[in-house]
Amino acid sequence: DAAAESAGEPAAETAPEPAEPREEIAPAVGRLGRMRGRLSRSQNAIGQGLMGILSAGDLDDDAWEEIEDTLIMADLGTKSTLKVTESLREKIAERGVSSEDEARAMLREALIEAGHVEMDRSIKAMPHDGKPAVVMVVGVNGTGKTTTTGKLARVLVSLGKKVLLGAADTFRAAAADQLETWGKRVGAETVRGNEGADPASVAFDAVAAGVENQVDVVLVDTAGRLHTSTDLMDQLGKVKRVVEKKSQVDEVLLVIDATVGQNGLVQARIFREVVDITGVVLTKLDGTAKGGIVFQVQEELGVPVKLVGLGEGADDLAPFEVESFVDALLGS
Ligand SMILES: Nc1nc2c(ncn2[C@@H]2O[C@H](COP(=O)(O)OP(=O)(O)OP(=O)(O)O)[C@@H](O)[C@H]2O)c(=O)[nH]1
Ligand SMILES: [Mg+2]
Repeated sequence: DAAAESAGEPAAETAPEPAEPREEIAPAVGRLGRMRGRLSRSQNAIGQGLMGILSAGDLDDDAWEEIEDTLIMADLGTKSTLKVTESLREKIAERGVSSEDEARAMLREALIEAGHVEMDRSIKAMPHDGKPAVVMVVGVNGTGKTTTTGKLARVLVSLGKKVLLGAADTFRAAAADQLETWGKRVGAETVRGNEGADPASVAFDAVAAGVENQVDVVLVDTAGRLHTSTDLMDQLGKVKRVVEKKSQVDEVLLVIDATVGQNGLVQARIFREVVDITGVVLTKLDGTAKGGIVFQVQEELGVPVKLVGLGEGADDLAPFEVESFVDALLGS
């Protein structure tokens, strides 16, 4: 939109002042509901299998086993599956089921409980004590860290926040270029170092620049690293500790590719030991992933899924909402 770009904006060269969205950004609230069609493999994955069994009435052991199998097949994992079936048993014993609608409502409630509707999923992006909020984005190679950082910057800019990006992936110059491109699109400055520079010092410089320029939030993108590489995991711990000399780290978002299933949990446990994860971003839920993985991640890690990636487009990142997600799983 050329009009928006020229509307009273100073010419280039001048400081990258408060980020004005350079392009239209769709509102983030409610995105999950609106983009539900993207959850192709999850859509109706549980509803289809379970509604028939539940609405048939009297449930014998075989029927309960079938219910458990369906939930396991949808990738909920054993713990969440047991939570759902126990809660369903209680509800059915208490209230009885006399229609498909009632069965659906009970199943929906049980799934929403198992999806930890009570967890705080807000992203801590408010400045405090005169300093910006600091969000670190971490994870193994290719999960979608840089893309998520860029998409998140868009969301925050659209909410009127002044965002600064830190390119602490110094392995490849292309990584910083990729982040900077995202930043330019929304008018957020990117602090970067030379290829091969110490990622901790780049992250520190980014946060220092954020404090200096009084931005609201600094998003630090980090290099992909295998959780099995002790050196790289130590390096990540160092990035966080060095940043903390300048300012508190408010969020550490672990990006997990939802299509890898169980392996994502293995990764998460190791990252959690090194940097204290505050939230999970599950990307590529638009692909072949089964949505039940959301339940497993939260149950096993005790950390909320805060955002989900639903595509490669700039606005394909949605705040996670349990109710909308469960509705997709039920196809209702
Ligand atoms: N379909 C789909 N693709 C995604 C999603 N998120 C990221 N991708 C794609 O995944 C690929 C890798 O994304 P990056 O953001 O570069 O991943 P990264 O974790 O920064 O990668 P490294 O820095 O190399 O570790 C890109 O092609 C993205 O477009 C998503 O939610 N859905
Ligand atoms: Mg990257």
